[in-house]
Amino acid sequence: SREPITQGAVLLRAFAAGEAAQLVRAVEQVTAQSPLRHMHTPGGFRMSVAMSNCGRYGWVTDRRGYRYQPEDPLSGRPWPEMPQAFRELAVRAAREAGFDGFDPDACLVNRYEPGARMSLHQDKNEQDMAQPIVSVSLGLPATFLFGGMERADKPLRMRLESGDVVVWGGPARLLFHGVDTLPDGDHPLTGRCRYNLTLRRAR
Ligand code: MD5
Ligand code: FE
Repeated sequence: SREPITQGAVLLRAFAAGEAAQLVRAVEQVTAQSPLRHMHTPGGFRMSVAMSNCGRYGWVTDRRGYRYQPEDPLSGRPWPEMPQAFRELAVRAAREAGFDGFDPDACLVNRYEPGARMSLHQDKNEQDMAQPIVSVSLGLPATFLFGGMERADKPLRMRLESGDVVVWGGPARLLFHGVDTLPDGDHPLTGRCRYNLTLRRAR
């Protein structure tokens, strides 16, 4: 199904449900090469979400700031190649939401274990805000929070389940958003975790 969430954002429920197991295997291949790690914010806080990347660029944060870079800082080597299955899913989902010709060059892999959360933020490190972000949820369900253009705007809550895909574009591209503390659970594909893939055009 195709549900508008707010202007510019489209929820494609279960869009990736049929290929979720294959996607989780591809995540495991990516993270075998560039391991999931808890990065630190520029302010020095350790993130509860563990992250890795694939594609030409990867999103990183450390004392020096937030940025995209072509090398994994753990190895100094390029990030793993973006699996075809990620790219093709993102291009199809973007097209379904009205964004023809989406060409992602970065995929951030987030792993939430029970207790992990992501506080309200905007995604502002990409060069072209006219390009959407495609988000794919795998494994345990989470409560996604999406707010307004100001951090203080009270966020709406939305449950995202394994296989759900959201395309964030247009006026929704710069909304404040986050993920509520992940409750414990056990999912047949991932065990005790949720993965979220975000496919992006970084540069
Ligand atoms: C997640 N990840 O579930 C979310 C899904 C991140 C992040 O927020 O930055 O890794 S991405 C949801 C998103 C992306 C871009 C814009 C908006 C939401 N939005 O305007 O609400 O791990
Ligand atoms: Fe975000």
